[in-house]
Amino acid sequence: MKRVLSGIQPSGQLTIGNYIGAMQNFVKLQHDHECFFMIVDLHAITVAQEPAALHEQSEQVAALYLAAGIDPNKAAIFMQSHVPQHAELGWLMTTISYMGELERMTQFKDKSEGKDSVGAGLFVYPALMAADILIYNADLIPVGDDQKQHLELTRDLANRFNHRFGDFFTVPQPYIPEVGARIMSLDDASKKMSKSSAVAGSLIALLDDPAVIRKKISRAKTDMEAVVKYDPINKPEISNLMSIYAHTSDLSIAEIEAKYDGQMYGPFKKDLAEQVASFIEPLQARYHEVRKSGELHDVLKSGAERAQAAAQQTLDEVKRRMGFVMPR
Ligand code: AQP
Repeated sequence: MKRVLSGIQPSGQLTIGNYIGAMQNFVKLQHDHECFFMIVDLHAITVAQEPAALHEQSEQVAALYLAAGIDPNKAAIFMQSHVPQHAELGWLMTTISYMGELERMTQFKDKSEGKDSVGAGLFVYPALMAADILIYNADLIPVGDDQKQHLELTRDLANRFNHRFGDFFTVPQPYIPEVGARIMSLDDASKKMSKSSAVAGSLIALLDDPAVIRKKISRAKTDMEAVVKYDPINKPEISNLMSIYAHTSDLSIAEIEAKYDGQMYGPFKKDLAEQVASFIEPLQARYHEVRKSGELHDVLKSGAERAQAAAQQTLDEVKRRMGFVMPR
């Protein structure tokens, strides 16, 4: 079976974008792949996090993985910080990275733009991400298209290591799902919906109250044309809402267009709000069950044990090849 590795940062309330772009694929992939799904808490702290919020958000992400249908008997679910081999290999990867290639990362440029001081963690974080992937010798990495550049760096670091220390790492492939992989902000369709956004109305959080979801959708920005037509270039706002509709129902984009042919945005938004609310309600019910059951920490413990076993093997071999004296 091919190995899959991915994760979500506990850097805010998970959005429907995280669900559609990431978790939905995690659930599909677990059936015929050996999967490792992390809560990437070490990545989250590259931007300052309030400790109580980081703690709660980390548990939320883990519980949402389970609520979304990731089966801990199939996939290893764990906190990145519970597998210290990530940080250790991250350091080793940092030492074979070049300043120039890290400076070229657009996510670093975006996140540091206009800031007086920028954390060094934000700068070297792509080397940690490379370690996350390489430590499992993962074949497939399901990511959004915004992560493509980091994956390219991972491939470069894997090739560089293999060249210097002998062929060892699998050079990973990105797995970018096709349609609707990117859900945009409700207030600005030129930006992706992000869990760390300061504008509450820009995102639908998976744990938002259904009444709040209805309100956010009714207020979502649209154009003046009032024609429900999928045209991401000229009508990005309504196209984004249609994409959310298609991903939370069994209707295709063409069927949605046909259903609302000749209608204004009002009825479409009203139905979309109901659709999203009824899609999210069972997810939230399962989430609350998981939190109440107390099973979360057992799942995380056994996930970390599985991950550590695989990660330590890689780390030992990497250190041996680099010339470290191994404990006897
Ligand atoms: N809007 C989105 N549409 C589709 N997929 C998305 N993802 C994130 N936003 C969308 C995917 O979710 C996974 C989690 O990514 P992450 O937590 O590592 O960070 P991110 O991509 O930076 O996600 P956010 O929500 O925008 O977080 P913040 O605000 O903290 O930076 C990834 O697979 C991502 O592609």
